[in-house]
Amino acid sequence: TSSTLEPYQVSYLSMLLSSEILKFGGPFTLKSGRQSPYFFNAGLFCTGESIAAVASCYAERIKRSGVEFDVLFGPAYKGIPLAATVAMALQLQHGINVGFTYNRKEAKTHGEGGTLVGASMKGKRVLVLDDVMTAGTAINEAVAYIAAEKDAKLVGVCIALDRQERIKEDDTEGTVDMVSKRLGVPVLSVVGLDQIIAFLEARGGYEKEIESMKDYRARYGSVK
Ligand code: OMP
Repeated sequence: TSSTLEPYQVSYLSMLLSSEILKFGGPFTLKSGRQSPYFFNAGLFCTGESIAAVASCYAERIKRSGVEFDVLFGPAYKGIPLAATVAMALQLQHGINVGFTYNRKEAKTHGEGGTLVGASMKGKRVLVLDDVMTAGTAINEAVAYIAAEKDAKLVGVCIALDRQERIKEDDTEGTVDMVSKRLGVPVLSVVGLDQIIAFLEARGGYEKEIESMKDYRARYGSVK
């Protein structure tokens, strides 16, 4: 991930700050147990304005990647509004009509039954949407749903933030690269940690936050 910023990424980062989706201070305990000086909370995409902005950034990133696919898959729960709104943004902003689907956390035994809701993934090319990638564990669960569907083909993953971390201290590449190799598909991110830092540096007034993020990056980051 480069630290240069496109205009759509600048407005995305401004919105993340003003809506406190991106928070500093902490320390925040991550799933991996790491103590982070920043945290990205996708549960706060909870206004029309913020979800519209986020969805349009995912759509822009996906469009730019050139990845071709038929269906978006958003793993429950945070992926559900993402799948719906990114599909809508692709349609409204880029004239790209794709299906979207998501899973239930508990299988339904009546009515239509099953754990998947929405467009069928059978025989389709699927792009997975997720929020943040740190150590790459959350994505495995999502990928398992696609593997279980007949002839469904995973063609990519798009996340809102690449924290640009290494899974283990002695890894020579970051999580996103390792996951991308393991799955054999591109892992796209709207922004990465380097871009958050570049954005804060350009803004000014965030010296303390930048310093702690750089310390964190020196310890866990994929860029040595
Ligand atoms: P991995 O499964 O380790 O890649 O961590 C990604 C998940 O951790 C996300 O799907 C979130 O549930 C959570 N998370 C955040 O939401 N925001 C962060 O800034 C960091 C994490 C995290 O725990 O690493």
